Amino acid sequence: MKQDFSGQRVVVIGAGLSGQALVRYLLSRGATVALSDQRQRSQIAGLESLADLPIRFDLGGHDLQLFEQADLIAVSPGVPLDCPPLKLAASCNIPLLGEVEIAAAEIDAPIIGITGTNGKSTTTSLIGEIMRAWGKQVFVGGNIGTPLVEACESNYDILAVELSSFQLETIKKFHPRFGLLLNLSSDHLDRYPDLHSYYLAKLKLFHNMDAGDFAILNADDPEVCRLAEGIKATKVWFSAKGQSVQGLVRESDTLFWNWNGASNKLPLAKLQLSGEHNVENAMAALIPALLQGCDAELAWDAVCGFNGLEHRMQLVRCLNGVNWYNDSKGTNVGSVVKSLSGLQAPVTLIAGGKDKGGEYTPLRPLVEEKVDNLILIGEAAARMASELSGTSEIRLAATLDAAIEQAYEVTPTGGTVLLSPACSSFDMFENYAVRGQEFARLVQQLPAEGEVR
Ligand code: UMA
Ligand code: ADP
Repeated sequence: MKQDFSGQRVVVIGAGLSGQALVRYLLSRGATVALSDQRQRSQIAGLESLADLPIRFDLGGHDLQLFEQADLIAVSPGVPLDCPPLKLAASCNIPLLGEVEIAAAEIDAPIIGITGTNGKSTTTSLIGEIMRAWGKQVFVGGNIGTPLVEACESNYDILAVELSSFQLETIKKFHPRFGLLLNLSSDHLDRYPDLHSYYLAKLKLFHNMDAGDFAILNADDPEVCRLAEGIKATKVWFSAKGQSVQGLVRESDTLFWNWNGASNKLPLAKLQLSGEHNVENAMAALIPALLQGCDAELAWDAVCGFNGLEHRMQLVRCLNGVNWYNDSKGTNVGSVVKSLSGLQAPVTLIAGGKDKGGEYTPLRPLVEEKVDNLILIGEAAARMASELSGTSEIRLAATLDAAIEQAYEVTPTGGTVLLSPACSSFDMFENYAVRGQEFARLVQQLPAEGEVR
């Protein structure tokens, strides 16, 4: 049923994708809306689409009075809860609701919430593929790109929603039917005081779930196993390492599904996605469909037909015997480990960007083994250079363009160039996709052997 915000003064904080979608939604549900962002109008993409709407703009900073006088603050995920306007609102007991919480209160169809440090977007997309193949009207959104609040305008059979820790932090009543926790490793330490706080934000996914719901968990991830105890939902496990668990288990080249008397065997050979991590993503994606009675072969065919998202280990070009990969979405140490693991030496790794505060030292063994040249860009370059010193030849580059030029010079035939930054992109680019597109564009411009520029 539609929510009614009539008579309520709502301040939306953050004028990005979530904020703009919230403005449209809240207006349509009767609220009086103000949109507040620390950035200037000229720095915010897409604002022109709101130009004719009856809202107040508070741009280039946050007017604290506006926050004090609001009935409700609708919070975009990228806005930290300890920023001054939100601290003030909280001290005045004004409710703060996140975009996902607001949207989910109006959605009756079952929600599959997907979280974890890595693999969320791939798994969310795979679930979308399965559900479509099964003939369901499925919404695929959340952190992957389309704010959940946009789902309120249509009717769906089921929703596959990628959820970041930022989106989960503000959860109060959000109650998905299925919750997937893919893995946990270090990330976002620029937002959280420590790793445990980041993990606790992720665990909020399960906060309102009970035995009638399903928690789909990675049995091979020690942090997931450690934290699973407090989850009340019925646990269904997956193990790509062959642990004998109730759920989905990989034994060499076959997946075995064992649940409540049902059993199926699925051949791994058909999977197009490469890399061990994608086996985990594929396994996790299958489970919600299998639990709902979807034919296992039909679901598996849908998974196997999918050949990956842009900016994740995407082969951009084979040039003069060198493969150039765009893994711009490799935005933390854990994802770079997976990407590097799948490559043969010698690799030239282009990394760096906005520092998220975690340690880079876990990369040392793999960089030492596989990377001959490490080219560092962005704000994190100096710290990465120091934490990875002695592992390979380290070079600094002022721009992505300069990094690519250096990689072109130093990578021998038979080698690989990998952009996998271990950092977010916001110091130099609008987002990871723009960084990846720029990488691909510049690589396409490089001359082949014997070709003059
Ligand atoms: N802002 C303020 N005051 C502050 C802080 C920020 O006004 O104190 C403003 C910024 O100036 C900016 C706006 O808030 O204009 C941005 O809001 P936002 O960061 O929430 O951005 P959206 O465009 O709404 O995108 C968000 C997600 N972004 C983040 O969580 C950082 C998108 O995930 C998501 O696709 C989108 O909602 C739709 O659901 C991106 C992301 O980087 C891909 N996510 C992180 C990740 O995957 O690691 C969590
Ligand atoms: P997310 O949405 O969580 O950022 P993506 O599916 O976009 O995850 O993948 C981003 C990067 O994370 C990939 O390029 C890959 O390097 C790494 N990755 C993907 N799946 C996994 C996984 N299950 N475990 C660890 N790393 C992964």
